[in-house]
Parts: sequence; C-alpha cells; structure tokens
Amino acid sequence: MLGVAFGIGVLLALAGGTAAHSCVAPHELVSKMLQRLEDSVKADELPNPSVLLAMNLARATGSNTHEWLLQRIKEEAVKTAQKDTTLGDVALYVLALLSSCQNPQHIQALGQTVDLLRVLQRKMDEEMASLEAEGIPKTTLYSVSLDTLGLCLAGAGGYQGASVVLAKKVLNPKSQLSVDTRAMAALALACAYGYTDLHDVRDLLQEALSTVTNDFLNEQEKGDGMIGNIYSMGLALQVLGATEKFYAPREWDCAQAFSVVYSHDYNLPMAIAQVLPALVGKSYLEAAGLDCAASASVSPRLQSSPSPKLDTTGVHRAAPITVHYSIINKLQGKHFTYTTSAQVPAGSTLLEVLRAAAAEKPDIFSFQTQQTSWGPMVVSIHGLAANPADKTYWQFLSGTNALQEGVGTYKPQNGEHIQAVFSTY
Ligand code: B12
Repeated sequence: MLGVAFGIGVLLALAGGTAAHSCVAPHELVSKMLQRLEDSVKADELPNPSVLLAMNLARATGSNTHEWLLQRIKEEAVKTAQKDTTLGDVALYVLALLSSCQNPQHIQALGQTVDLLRVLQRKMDEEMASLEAEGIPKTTLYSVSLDTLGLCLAGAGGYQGASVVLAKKVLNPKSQLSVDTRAMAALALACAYGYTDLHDVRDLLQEALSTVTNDFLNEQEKGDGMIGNIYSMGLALQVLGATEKFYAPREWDCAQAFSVVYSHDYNLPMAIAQVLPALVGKSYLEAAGLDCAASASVSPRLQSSPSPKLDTTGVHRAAPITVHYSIINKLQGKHFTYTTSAQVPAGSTLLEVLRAAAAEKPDIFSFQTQQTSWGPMVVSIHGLAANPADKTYWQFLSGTNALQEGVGTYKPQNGEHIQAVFSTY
C-alpha cells in the first residue's frame, strides 16, 4: 500500500483547496510573524517541522534559514528513523517534507536514505492496535489525526480505518474532544473524504465534518469570535477556511474570527506556525500541493535595526511579588500536598516561581522539565514523573482554572495561587 506513488497527494481533488473566503491578514502582520519564525530557528536546538511547514505554506522559501531548516529536518528524520523508537512527531516531519516537495519515502541526508512513510505507517499500526484493544490510542487522538493526515496527503494507504475511528469519536459527545483535537481530526477527515469511494464511509466522514465545522461556527458565535482559546484559533481557522462545503449554505464570518487573532500578539513559534497558514488563506491540507519552484511572494520584514531583544528591562529591578504554589498528588502511590510561597520579580514566568520554590525547599519542590516544541514542559515534580504509558501528566491551574499557557510563558500575578496537580488525560 505504501507503494502507491508519491504524488497522488498532489492531485488535489481534496475537499480543501485554497480558502474560498475573503479574509487575508495584512502583509505587515504576516511579515512580522514570518520574522519571528525565522528568529526561532536556532542552530543548537532540534529543528521544528511545524515552522518549516508554515514557512512553505506562506511561500516564504527563499531565505538561508529556510534552506538550513529543511536540511536539518532531513538529517533529523534520517537519524530518528534509524532508531528503534517511533518518532512521536513523524507525521509533522512528513507534512513538512511534503510541503518542501520532498518525497517522504526517499529522504536523503548524512549519506543515507530513509522511508519516513514506513515509520509513520508503523506508528499508525500501533495506534490502531491500541484503539482496537482498548478503545483509546497509544498516544492521543490529536496525534492519530496528524498521522492520518500525513499518510493521506502522501498518497499512502493505511489510514482509512483510522479515519472511520476518528469520525466516530468526533460524533460521540462523550468523547469531549478539545477544539485542537477536533480541528486536527477535521483536517484529516477532509483529506480522507477526498479519496474514498465507499458511500458509507463518505457519509460518515461528511457527517463528522459537518458536525465539527458547525460546532466551531456555533462556538465562534457564542464566544465573540473565539473558538476554544487563543492557541486553538490557528487550527480552527485552518479548518473553517478549508472545509466550506461541509457547512454550506451557512456562511463563516471570517472577519470576526480573524479580528480575535489580530488582537493577540503571538510570540511562541508553535502558536505562530499553527495560525500563520490560516492567515494567508491556507491549511495543512495544502501541504502536498505546493509549487516549490514558485518564488516567495512574502518575505519577512526587513529589520532596519538589529532584532529587538526580549524585553527583560526592568524585570530584575522590579519589585518582588509573592506567588503561592501547591503541588498535589491524589492519584498514584503515596499521596501528597505541599504549599509554599515564592518571591520572584514582577513579570517573572511561572518557571521562575518553580525554580524559586525548588531553591528554597529542594527536597519537596524539585522538578524536571523537558524541552518540547511548545517550550519547557514540566515532566516530574517531587520525584513523581508523568508517564505517557499510563497517560499521566502534571496539570497547572490558577485557582481552579487550567492554565492556557505553559510554565515558560505564563506570568503569574502578585498573590496568585498556582497549583500543579498530578492528573490523567
Ligand atoms: C495532546 C496535548 C497535551 C497532552 C500531551 C500528551 C502526550 N504525551 O501527547 C497533555 C494532556 C499532557 C498536555 C498538557 C498540557 N498542555 Co497541551 N496540548 C496537547 C495538544 C492537543 C496536542 C499536542 C501534540 O500532540 N502535538 C503533536 C505532537 C506530534 O507534537 P509534539 O511537539 O511532539 O507534542 C508534544 C508537545 O506538544 C507537548 N505538549 C503538549 N501540550 C503542551 C503544553 C506546553 C505548554 C508544553 C511546553 C508542551 C506541551 O506534548 C506533546 C507530546 O509529547 C496541543 C494542541 C496544539 N494546538 O498543538 C495542546 C497544547 C500544546 N497544550 C496546551 C497547554 C496549555 C497545556 C498545559 C499547560 C495545560 C495545563 N493547564 O496544565 C499542559 C502542560 C503542563 C506541563 N506539565 O508543563 C496549549 C499550549 C498553549 C501555549 N501557549 O503554550 C495547547 C496549544 C492547547 C491549547 N489550545 O490551549 N497537552
């Protein structure tokens, strides 16, 4: 099945295609976002395939940074494909490489050639085995959606079963899927819809797509333009821009949704990488159909002065604030609850609060982070580690509200009470 020629994905009789709506972001904003993406590419960090994908969809392909990033992604793909462990984000590598007109079945770097679709297929097989045996994926439905999209856009087989499972999950109200997960599932289903001839499957995918898109439109109406939170807007907008026919004749007030995005100053490269395609009228559905020979139409804004440094001025001189911090485990092993108050300069991130608490009482508040595409993720506190195998993680709350940002981004206020609660997902 993997033998199905690469390139079918390019025959885009897909549900998607270029967005039919009239909203496109101002050139200035697109340039600013592209500049931030370029600045995020660092020689000593793992390359981020989502950044390459966004640059390609925005047709910003002319720079040295772009070339370098593509090369690094090929190298990383070759290195990880040879290891036994499955690469968690292999689907993102496939999308990024497809959008660079590379054949994912023949990725050449470091004097080797690897078949990334085989790796992706293997991951999908593991997910399906878990879904069949336990009703839940090995990782997450978001990840299964990405895998489905990657296989579908590459013109490989082996995703039809997953698309049926995803459609059923999306249609089941008990699933309570986040906007991000429903959006990624919708992109995958829109791709699968374009390739299936089976009437039953088409009807099911159509119903799922109609449900997700109409729910998004309802959420937007209720939330003054917001669908989920500001960080799920990128994927939600990609979906609504690319799947018009599934909510027709209903119309999308894209101006209202875009204005929500305009009102936020996105800094995180991952957040920019998910929202930028929508702002230039594109979606991940178009990753395999780009004309790589075409020259870039948008380039980052030329900097007349050196790139501004992160604004830390004043942070160190700022008056200290007090943040109350609790760590709670009522889930596994010996239960515990500890609370402390940490003093940090105003404007500090939550990560600095955690460091201050750990410095003060290392035997209680020690913690570990892992670098991810969204920044540092807290993976262990007080010796208790999150484990993807049993779907545990450290959830962060302010009072009773789950934070919408990670510890590296979120800045607590004076007197705020932050809780880290060992939870399952
Ligand atoms: C699945 C998911 C999770 C799962 C990851 C489990 C797993 N093993 O796969 C769990 C439930 C653990 C999780 C936790 C959190 N998440 Co989350 N998560 C997602 C989601 C839906 C998909 C990520 C994914 O699988 N990507 C695909 C894989 C292939 O790529 P990856 O780079 O390998 O993915 C890894 C990282 O994304 C990482 N991760 C997931 N969430 C977060 C959040 C932060 C802040 C960091 C640093 C890393 C991180 O876990 C993934 C697997 O290893 C995204 C939605 C989106 N739009 O991207 C939100 C998202 C990334 N999460 C978000 C948030 C806010 C959180 C939490 C901070 C929530 C909370 N209040 O506690 C916590 C992290 C706390 C901590 N310990 O540091 C936000 C981030 C926004 C931001 N500005 O940073 C997003 C965008 C959702 C949203 N719209 O609000 N998340």
